[in-house]
Amino acid sequence: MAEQTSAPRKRILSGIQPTGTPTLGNYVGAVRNWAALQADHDCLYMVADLHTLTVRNEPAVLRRRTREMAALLLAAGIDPKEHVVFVQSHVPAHTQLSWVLGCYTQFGELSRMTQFKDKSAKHPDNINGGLFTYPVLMAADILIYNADLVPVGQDQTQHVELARDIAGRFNSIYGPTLTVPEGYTLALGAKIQSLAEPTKKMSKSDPNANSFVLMTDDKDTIVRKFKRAVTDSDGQVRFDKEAKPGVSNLMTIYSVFTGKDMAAIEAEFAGRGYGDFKLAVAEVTADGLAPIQAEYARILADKRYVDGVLADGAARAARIADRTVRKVYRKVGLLQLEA
Ligand code: ATP
Ligand code: LTN
Repeated sequence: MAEQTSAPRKRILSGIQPTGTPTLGNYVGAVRNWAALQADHDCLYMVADLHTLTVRNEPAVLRRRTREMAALLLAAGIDPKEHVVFVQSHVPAHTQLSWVLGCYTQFGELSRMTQFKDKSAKHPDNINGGLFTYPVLMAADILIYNADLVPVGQDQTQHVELARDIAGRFNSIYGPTLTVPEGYTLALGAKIQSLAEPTKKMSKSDPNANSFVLMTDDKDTIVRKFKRAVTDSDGQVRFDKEAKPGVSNLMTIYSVFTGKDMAAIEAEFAGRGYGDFKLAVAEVTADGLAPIQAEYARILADKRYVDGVLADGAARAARIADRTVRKVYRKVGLLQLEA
């Protein structure tokens, strides 16, 4: 048992979509941080499978990836006994709350979401209602647990802001009901860029396989991908996000795995070429990921263990979530029968 302290621990909720094998970006910007936050928070970490239905998936692939993503969270060090690891669709209360919150979210607000605009541009043949209301379901994911803190990468901060607005609006109509959450974004690594186009975010659904490093890539693959990473012709390892986005991105990755700051990295590689630098980045990355990869293979081989963790997680999450839904239903005037 953790030692009792007088102040209650803050509650954390975050999610990741099983849209593919997670990238270095997901790990550095999100999962690594989730693991670190366990020490002094009560955490709920969720595989957001419902959110992936906003794009077309192969059903068998989605099922496989959902279990893989859960295994990866466990491999990254998330402790499913102290904290809660679950799959979004296993807790039906999320979709129940989502409907209500959708009625307190404006069309204009959803139209302004950058992710909606980006994904609509990417999938012009499938701009569905789910893509539009995606942030409402995400708000439900967060507010249903009365989460205090939501650790996300930079691309998701606009959605967390919207969840705050929805909670505030609901509370101002019905009195204090939902906790207004805070976003939590790391200073270092909140946005790892694509290796092929360093002005764009590294994304697991990018069709160009050289643009990302996967959490499951072996050392040779990691070295090859970093060797091909787009840099510039200036030849100096110097941190300047605007003028040298490729090199700055590699420096960020190097800094995450070594703990060295930018000045130390600049000094370390002064007078040395990009070839040396890229190899060094690849090595620290491969070494940093190796223990997680070994755990991942071990955990994934034990499907019954993973499914057991998820069943337990869903039951514990549902206990909290159902309570919030009942409260919200009551507040908005949905008839509840007396038992
Ligand atoms: P997709 O490519 O399918 O849109 P994604 O790679 O963006 O997916 P998500 O499942 O949407 O990943 O995000 C999971 C978490 O990882 C979120 O908190 C998100 O902010 C974070 N994240 C995703 N990509 C990066 C990145 N390149 N750098 C830092 N954090 C990231
Ligand atoms: N939309 C997020 C994943 C996600 C999430 C959440 C993150 C779904 N629900 C709740 C934090 C809190 C994404 O795509 N990165």
